[in-house]
Amino acid sequence: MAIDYLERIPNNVDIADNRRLKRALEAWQPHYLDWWNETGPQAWQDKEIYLRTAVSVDANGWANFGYVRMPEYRWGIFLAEQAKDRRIAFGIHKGEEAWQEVPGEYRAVLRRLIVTQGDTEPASVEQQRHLGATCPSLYDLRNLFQVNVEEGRHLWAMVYLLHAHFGRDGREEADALLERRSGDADHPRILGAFNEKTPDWLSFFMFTFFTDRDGKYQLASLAESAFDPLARSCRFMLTEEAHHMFVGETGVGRTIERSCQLMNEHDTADIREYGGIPLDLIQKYLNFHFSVSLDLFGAEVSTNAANYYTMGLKGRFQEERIDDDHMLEDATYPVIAVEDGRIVTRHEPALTAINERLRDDYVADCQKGVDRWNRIIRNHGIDFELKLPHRAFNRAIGAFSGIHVTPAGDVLSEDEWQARRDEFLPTDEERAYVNSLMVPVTEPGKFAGWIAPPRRGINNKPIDFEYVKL
Ligand code: BYC
Ligand code: FE
Ligand code: FE
Repeated sequence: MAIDYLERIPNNVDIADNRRLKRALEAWQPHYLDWWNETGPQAWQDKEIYLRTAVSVDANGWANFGYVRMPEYRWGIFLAEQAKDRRIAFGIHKGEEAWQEVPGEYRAVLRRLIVTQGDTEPASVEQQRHLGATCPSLYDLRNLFQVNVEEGRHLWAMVYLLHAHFGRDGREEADALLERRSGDADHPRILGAFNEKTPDWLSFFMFTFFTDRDGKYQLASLAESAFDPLARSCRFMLTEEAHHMFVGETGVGRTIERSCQLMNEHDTADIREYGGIPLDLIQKYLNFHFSVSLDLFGAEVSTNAANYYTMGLKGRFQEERIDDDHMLEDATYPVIAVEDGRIVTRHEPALTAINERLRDDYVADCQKGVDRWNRIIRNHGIDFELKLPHRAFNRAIGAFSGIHVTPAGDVLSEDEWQARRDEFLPTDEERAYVNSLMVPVTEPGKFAGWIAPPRRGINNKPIDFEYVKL
């Protein structure tokens, strides 16, 4: 598929042939830039950053590296190649041709799914706005900005769908996506985790590991959608998502590595004196980000999720690889729940357990990353193991929102929780300590004392490459 490089908005969706759509997007673009300048990365906007830009969806085009100033980044609209004769893989429309247009009866619900997805993208940019001021290295600064511009592109991806397929309602929703603000009391972002703060780089790395990974699973289930333009948008977004999770996994991993080095060097677990982040404090950050990200999957038992599935709007992770009838009329699925103050397993209709199933896939994926972190600790000869907390821990959405549970899964009374909360989650004092380590390091090849350098640079460049031109 040819890409029109001369267009103001790079795309592979033939915008030039649709004058109404082109005008709508060109009218939205300046508002997008206003939003970017107002809430995107603070400072650094006039600096040249070594970034990848997607100029097409094929292997050669999606990762073009070069120096660019962020406001001049070419946020494009790219859908993965259209599969020939694609059929709907699940739900009551199974076997029918995938839809190129939105069926009238599913318009409202599809719009809502697209808006919810779209809302998270700018939210994360807003949450990460201040981090540039305390970057641990130019390498990390560049990675932050790479994630930020691509989340901006993900917003474009959803706004394209709204403009191209939802008429005036879609245009209004696209405008509203630029009006809500993360953490704003009156106009918050839609989902909880996207109104939390990302105050320091350990939080940023945890966020890109845990919360961007929710993105991976939500996008993967929307990539199964019968609405083909949505499926293709999400498929292409997933190729970019891998780097965000890489930033998170290696960022936390390098923090752990540095902590282990300091522990061995000074023969103590309390490495605060030496400017490291103790492993038990890393565990508390992990507890927070994992639990907040679990909430993003919705309630364990959800008729909304069942309806999305039955209608063919949102599938399961890798739907086509699952060996069953893809209708789930009689199937059941194990779901944990609270009964008389105890946590029990129940067998729910698989259809209403769709959210929980996706959460299970997500938890297994998180565990693999945690295993790799634990390998770093073991390789330093240190006896400590990071653990994902129990899934009922610190939840605000779903069956566990009304109870308190330890990371090990023991139910606590309100008083016990109040008394013990600080054992499980970072305290203000601990957050202040982590914050105190966040001093900017901007000399190429140098790294802040709390984090180890990466194994290699970006795009085969050396670690001391000038990733950001100061
Ligand atoms: N916060 O039936 P339920 C990403 C609401 S991340 C607040 O279980 P359902 C990214 C819910 O709306 C991926 N409210 O919900 C990562 C419902 O309201 P109503 C984002 C919540 O419908 C990093 C009610 O509670 N993508 O891309 O199954 C950086 C009942 O719940 C929350 C998506 O989310 C919550 N956490 O919703 C950048 C995909 N959870 O109907 C980007 C699109 C639930 O009672 N969204 N509620 O008024 C969806 O698929 C679904 O809307 C949800 C689950 C997964 C959110
Ligand atoms: Fe995204
Ligand atoms: Fe992401």
